[in-house]
Amino acid sequence: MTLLTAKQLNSEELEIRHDWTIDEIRNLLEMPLIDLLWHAQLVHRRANPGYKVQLASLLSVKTGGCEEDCAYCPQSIRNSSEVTGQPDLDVQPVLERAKIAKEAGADRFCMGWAWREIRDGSPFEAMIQMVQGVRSLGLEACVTAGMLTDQQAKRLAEAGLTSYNHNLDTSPEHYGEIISTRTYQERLETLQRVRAAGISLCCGGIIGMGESITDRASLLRVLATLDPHPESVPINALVAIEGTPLENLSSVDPLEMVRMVATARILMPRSRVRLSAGREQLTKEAQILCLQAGADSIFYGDTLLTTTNPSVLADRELLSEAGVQINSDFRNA
Ligand code: SAM
Ligand code: DTB
Ligand code: SF4
Repeated sequence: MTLLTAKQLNSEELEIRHDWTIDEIRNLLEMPLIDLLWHAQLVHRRANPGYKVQLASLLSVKTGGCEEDCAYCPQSIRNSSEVTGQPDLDVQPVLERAKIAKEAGADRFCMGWAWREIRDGSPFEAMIQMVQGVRSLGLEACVTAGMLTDQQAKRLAEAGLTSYNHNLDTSPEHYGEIISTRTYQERLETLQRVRAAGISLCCGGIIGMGESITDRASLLRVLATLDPHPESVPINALVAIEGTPLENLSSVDPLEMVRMVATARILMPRSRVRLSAGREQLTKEAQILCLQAGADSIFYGDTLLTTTNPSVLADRELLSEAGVQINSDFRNA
């Protein structure tokens, strides 16, 4: 398969396509790894000269007690994990955490609410103040809080929200095995609302939930046929959490993550591809392969939402050993 024309190989030009087919994507996912990496590198080096990696810190503002039935999630009341409903964090402590994240070198501060959809009233007013506060620290702000209305999206945009995270999680075909309380179509409508309000889209999925390679290709097809592509695409490996229906699934082969990242990079050259949950299951070498394959963002900080993430120190070492540039260093340079 020709991915780059001779003209593109010799120029700065990168073709951005929105008409990828499942067969084309499957061919990429199953290509000899060494060739896939080469193609991904060609695209990535052109799209991201200087090889900058964005550091995004994550904080759970509203933890647990969620009424949705997402099979992977410890925060669902339908799952018997140890995570229970916690009181929402207040605005000031959240902004303190954002400040600490900035001092540690983060570029983006992401805040999560274990909600089916954003609720109006004081929790939403607090969310707006958090977004304004994070922006005034000079950080990008991202929120993930489930579905939203046009009006809520507009208010978040006015508050300066950089990006809204809402994942498709898996393929339309596999989706029914994972979630029954909200449809794929509802997810797509949420994405449209975010876009219509002028907020950047952060949208990706999870591998390792019993899906086939065709499912992975199908998820990537939905993402890569969005026009424009999501500005960031988180690729998560399932963190199999005790008490969830997926607790007994074995970890994905690290090279499957490499393949997923590389393929996402080729399909969506200018999107940030974020190596997200599941990094603790990856060795340093596997993470460096993911960076080489085109991952240009990681979650940075000792915790994700309810689970742990590699330490800040370990990540600083990793990035320095890989020899990539951190966005914040670049900004301060
Ligand atoms: N409640 C909101 C929602 O579902 O849109 C926002 C928070 S939700 C926890 C954000 C995303 O985290 C999910 O869509 C899923 O992709 C990811 N996630 C949650 N639990 C995970 C797990 N155990 N392993 C990997 N990814 C996970
Ligand atoms: C995303 O795609 N992954 C992050 C973020 N977006 C919100 C969440 C990962 C959660 C992993 C399980 C946990 O810590 O609860
Ligand atoms: Fe709730 Fe989000 Fe977890 Fe689903 S992923 S159960 S919507 S917190």
